[in-house]
Amino acid sequence: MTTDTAASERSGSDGLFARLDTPQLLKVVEEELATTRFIDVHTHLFMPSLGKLGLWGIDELVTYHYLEAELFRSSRITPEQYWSLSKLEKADTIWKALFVENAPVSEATRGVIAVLRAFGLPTDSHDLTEARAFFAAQEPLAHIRRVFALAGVSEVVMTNDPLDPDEAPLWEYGAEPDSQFRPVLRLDRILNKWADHWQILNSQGYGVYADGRGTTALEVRRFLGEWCARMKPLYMACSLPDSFAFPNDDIRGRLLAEAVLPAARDFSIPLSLMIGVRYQVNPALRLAGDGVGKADLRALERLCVGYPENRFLVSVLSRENQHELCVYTRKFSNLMPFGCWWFLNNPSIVEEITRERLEMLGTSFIPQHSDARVLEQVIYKWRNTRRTLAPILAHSYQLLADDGRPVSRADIRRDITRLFRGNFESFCGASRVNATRV
Ligand code: FIX
Ligand code: ZN
Repeated sequence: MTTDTAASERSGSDGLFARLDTPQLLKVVEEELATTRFIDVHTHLFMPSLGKLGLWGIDELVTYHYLEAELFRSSRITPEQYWSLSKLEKADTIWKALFVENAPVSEATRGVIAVLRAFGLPTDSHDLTEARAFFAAQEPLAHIRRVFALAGVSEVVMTNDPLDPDEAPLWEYGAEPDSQFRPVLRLDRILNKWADHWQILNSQGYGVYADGRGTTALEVRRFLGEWCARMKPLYMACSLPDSFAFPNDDIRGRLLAEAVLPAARDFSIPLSLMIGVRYQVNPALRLAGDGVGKADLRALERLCVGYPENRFLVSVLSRENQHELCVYTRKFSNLMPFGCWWFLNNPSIVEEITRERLEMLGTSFIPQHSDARVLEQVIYKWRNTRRTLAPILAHSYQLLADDGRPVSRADIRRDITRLFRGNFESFCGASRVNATRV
């Protein structure tokens, strides 16, 4: 192929709409994935004005709870001994055990290597001295913009907890918004830990009770309304155990039906449910101590049937629940599946889930989110997603061509934009997504 045809192929208007031959498909899919800036619909990153809540840099990367879980398999240190170390000592311990004494072949350890290389740092050092010096020299705001550019994301969606003692006051004092960080109202403390948190609402003047009687639901709805007005979240969210059942007369079931779902309708925002966690199966590992369980997704069926005015952005943690979620998604247009969450975010499983979704849902789903807890993680998590999805998408287009309809670059660009931007924007209300861009 001469350079001219390549150029006209890439930029000429007729190139954009030209039917592609099989050998071109993978390259064009890779190029369109690389040049489309994604919306990262779920992360644990924080905008600059939320200060120290936002984690970044080598010591945070290396002490990510995914790596902490792997440390205890490759080292004699006990969790008690590990938790007594300083952040730097923890990072040194993990670096030695997982990156020096063993090959970093796991998805999470490879991720750290990919980040080091992205910044041109050595990936086989015996210690973290040079990496620490590099990150210490970064100007935080410029670093954030650079990281998002390297990751190919235009914005990330945060996880904001109105009952977090460190975070809530920052919002109440009017945290400065940032166009690359979008807020979400996270409700785990209200729906999963009501017994430990109802008094906080009570102390803020809300007429709520431990057993949920009387004005509790109405007052929780008022609380959510005030936070929606303050934070302008794109959606509300909650993770749920594998035992989640709905409808249910427990406090979670009642608050969901009488406060959360109505509040979501009041502000016309989706409710995100992340279902299937077995919380703290090993508490000694702290954040790394959660597990997974197969959930009974009939709870989701009843939510979609019972609340057609509500929209549900759903991710399920168990591999065994993926097919059911695809089938339910075919039944309910108020249901949008997103991401290969947490223990599923491994290329072999992402492949399986994404193929199944393309076959059953076409391009009407959100393939992935990063769940990044440390800023630079978006670099490798989105690089892995692009690397894993390119052959899967190219194969789908190959099958389509074999069946009689070759595609163009324009088709591929439209589909990729829908998968990684359009579906989320329209499900959250595109006007809301764009309007709240400052
Ligand atoms: O509930 C969630 O949002 C989960 O993603 C987290 O709790 C989990 O710890 C995590 O970091 C998964 O990647
Ligand atoms: Zn998360």
